[in-house]
Amino acid sequence: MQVYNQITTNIAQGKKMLAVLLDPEKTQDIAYVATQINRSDTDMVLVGGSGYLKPVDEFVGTLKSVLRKDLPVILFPGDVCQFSDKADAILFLSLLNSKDSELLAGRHIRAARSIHASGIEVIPMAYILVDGGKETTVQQVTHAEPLRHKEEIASTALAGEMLGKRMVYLEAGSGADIPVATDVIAATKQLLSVPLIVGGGICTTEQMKAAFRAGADIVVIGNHFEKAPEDIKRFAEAKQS
Ligand code: 1GP
Repeated sequence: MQVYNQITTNIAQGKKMLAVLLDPEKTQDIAYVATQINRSDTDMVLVGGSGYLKPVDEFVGTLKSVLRKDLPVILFPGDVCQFSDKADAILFLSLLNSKDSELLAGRHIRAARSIHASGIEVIPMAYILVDGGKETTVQQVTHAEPLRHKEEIASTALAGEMLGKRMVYLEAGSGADIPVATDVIAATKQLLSVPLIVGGGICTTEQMKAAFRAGADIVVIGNHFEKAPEDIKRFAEAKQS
């Protein structure tokens, strides 16, 4: 089954999903992290980051060889160079609250033909940077002003859906001090019919569960699992509780 169909099927069945985010530049021991993921009820693995040094293609190839076969590996690219046709899908993301046309559609135009030619599943996604209580790398790299007001965030997400995006990602930024607030998630979810992803600064099961209760369909965790990959199983178990 295609990745997007699997996600919507899970949502229809009331299943909340945990995505483990792996940054190729920060993942030292792929085999060990994969072992932790394989023994858990993780739903998908995202691959991405803001660096350029480590080849994503090689990383995805190794990852696919050690991960459980049913686990989709999805590209969450920080730049067009972060591509691998070995992945199962790519989040083709547009940073909706950016004033830089490169981040809205520019880089996408240059990458479109090669992505199309690869045959990889493309998931158009509205990516929205929300205030996370500190300046995060995504803010430094994109120069986007994070959104702070609930109604503005929800309206931006709705506009994303109306523009044809098939997912919305509320991003507080990796290592954010404050994850996306539950009232922001709830106000956004209320307006959407497409799947809602939430990430940035989530490092406890309580924060993850609060995001799910507020309406997140998928919670993404990167930073915390980089420090404590052994926690992946415990978080995955807490998803439905
Ligand atoms: C970053 O939302 C993701 O793009 C995950 O954030 O690394 O803080 O978990 P963390």
